Amino acid sequence: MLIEKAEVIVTSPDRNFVTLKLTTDSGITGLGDGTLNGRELSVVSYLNDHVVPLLIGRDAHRIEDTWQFLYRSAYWRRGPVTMAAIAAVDVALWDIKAKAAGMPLYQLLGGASRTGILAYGHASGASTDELLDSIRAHQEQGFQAIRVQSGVPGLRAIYGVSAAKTDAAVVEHHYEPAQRAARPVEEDWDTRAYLRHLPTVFEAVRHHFGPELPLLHDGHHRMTPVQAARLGKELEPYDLFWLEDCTPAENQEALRLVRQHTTTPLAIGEVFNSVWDYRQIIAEQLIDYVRSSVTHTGGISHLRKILDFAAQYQIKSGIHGPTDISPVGMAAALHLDLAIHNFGIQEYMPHGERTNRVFEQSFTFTDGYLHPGERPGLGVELDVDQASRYPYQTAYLPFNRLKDGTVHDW
Ligand code: EZ4
Ligand code: CO
Repeated sequence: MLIEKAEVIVTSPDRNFVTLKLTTDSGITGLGDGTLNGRELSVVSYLNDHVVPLLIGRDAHRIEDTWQFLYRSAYWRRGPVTMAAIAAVDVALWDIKAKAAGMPLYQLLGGASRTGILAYGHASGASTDELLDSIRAHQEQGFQAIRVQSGVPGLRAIYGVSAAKTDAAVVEHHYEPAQRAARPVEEDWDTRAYLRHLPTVFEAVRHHFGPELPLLHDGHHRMTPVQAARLGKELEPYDLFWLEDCTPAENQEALRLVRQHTTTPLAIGEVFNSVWDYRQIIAEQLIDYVRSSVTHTGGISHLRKILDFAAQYQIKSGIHGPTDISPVGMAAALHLDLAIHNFGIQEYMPHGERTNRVFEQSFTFTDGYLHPGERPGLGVELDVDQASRYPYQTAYLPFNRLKDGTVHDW
């Protein structure tokens, strides 16, 4: 079965998505997600200019060989653009293979290891009262595990807190960090104010919701190792499911210091793109959850290798699932989640209605659990007519400045 056609489709229903569609000579099509938030067009160029011409005429069944060919023949290894482009090809080929087999993709990955995939949703509030309302709204939607992000007194805009205030905005339109604008929006940051405030937020949340509800928090790379160590220690009474991205972690050794001071579980890696970013923190057991997405980590083939490596150290998955992962990338994550033994939790930010019309999906969300469905392949089809209604729009993630004007990690 040969690849006959490879098309890169850019669409922006609620936000930008980059999708690779492969068509084989037997008429089977496959989809892969290559969306890289705020840098979408670089992946489009990588695919169109350097990958699409190499795919035509290749055997669609040779997934591993194609992966190794794209990775090694480029000579320039790793990096988010390269690994997102390779991921798009890899996932599209898995979709094709599973459709050819007449099976949902998870069957080819070893079959189901569980009946459903525990998902966590994003609750947030500028104030603690708003946050408590948002947690209730997420529970009403079915979520059984909840990420908690809160405003900090004295700071205007903050990562993870929805700017919109209406109930509908809180419930339907989950926090979307990228903004359609010609330049990145500037936010402000003060780590000391954040460290003082956050334990009071978790105190209130545990007081209102009791000890059982799994709670998560994302530090979004803003702390130094010693600040992260302090926060982890101070949050121990509130029994977090995880503290995510407490430090920037390009410096893998930094996690040692954090680990020595706290038993709060640590999750890291949404900006990582290969097993090499994890080598030390997995082998030294410095983390508890791997946060990579299928889309940004070379696809199912490479993320599976990272998760198998992690499994040897009792480290589990916590696959990245924000709105900037398209329904195609989400479906790929769900098939992997269902099949692997060391599944931990899956992040789930539901997409908007326009996005769901462009990407017709078979996955379900019932009582807090996701399932990829039983359709052959990924279970997602792209409506090309719908997609063409929404051309690319310039959009960027925000950035941070401290009070004195210094650029800080966002
Ligand atoms: O900032 O997906 O845990 N989730 C996150 C996300 C990321 C965005 C970046 O594109 O940190 O909100
Ligand atoms: Co995150």
